[in-house]
Amino acid sequence: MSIIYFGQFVVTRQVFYKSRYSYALVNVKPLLPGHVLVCPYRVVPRMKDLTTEEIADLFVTVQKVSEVVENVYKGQSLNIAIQDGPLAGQSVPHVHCHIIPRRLNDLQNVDDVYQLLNSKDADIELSFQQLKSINTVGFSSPDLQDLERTPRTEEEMWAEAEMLQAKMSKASL
Ligand code: AMW
Repeated sequence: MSIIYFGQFVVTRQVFYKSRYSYALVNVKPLLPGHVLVCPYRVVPRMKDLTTEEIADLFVTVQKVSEVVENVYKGQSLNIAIQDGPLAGQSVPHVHCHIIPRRLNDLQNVDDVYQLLNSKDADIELSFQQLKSINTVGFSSPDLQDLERTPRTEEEMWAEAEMLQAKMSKASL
């Protein structure tokens, strides 16, 4: 199995879907249940660094992964977002697309997700406190029942990746 990097991190076992130029991985600090990332294999920071083939493949992968995570996490909508460069909030300098399933009343205000997305890794405790203070109902996921429990363990991420890998291969995409 070839080693897969997300920025400087080795994430091989967190990967649950692979296409020709892209892969999907589970998130170490999901903002909401089912928050996953899709990346090109090539570790480059900006969308402009990707070839046409890589961009096309990235978005086809985003579409496929979105459908499965929305179903698995019983979402009714999705946030799909790329922070393209540090001034746009990118903290890992490797192109990645966030896919976040959304459910009714998962956050107090629908758009609070953008504030959370823009919290830097260094501010992750703050971001979870904010999440805790603004969240009202809808957190049924075991991932985030305990909002202080961050980052997730490798075992938790591997289990989620295994589950999503099975769902991806069952889905007729
Ligand atoms: W950015 O603010 O760069 O748009 O988002 C970085 C994302 O990567 C965050 O959602 C963060 O939780 C996630 N992340 C950071 N390191 C890892 C890792 N080693 N494995 C999985 N996800 C990670």
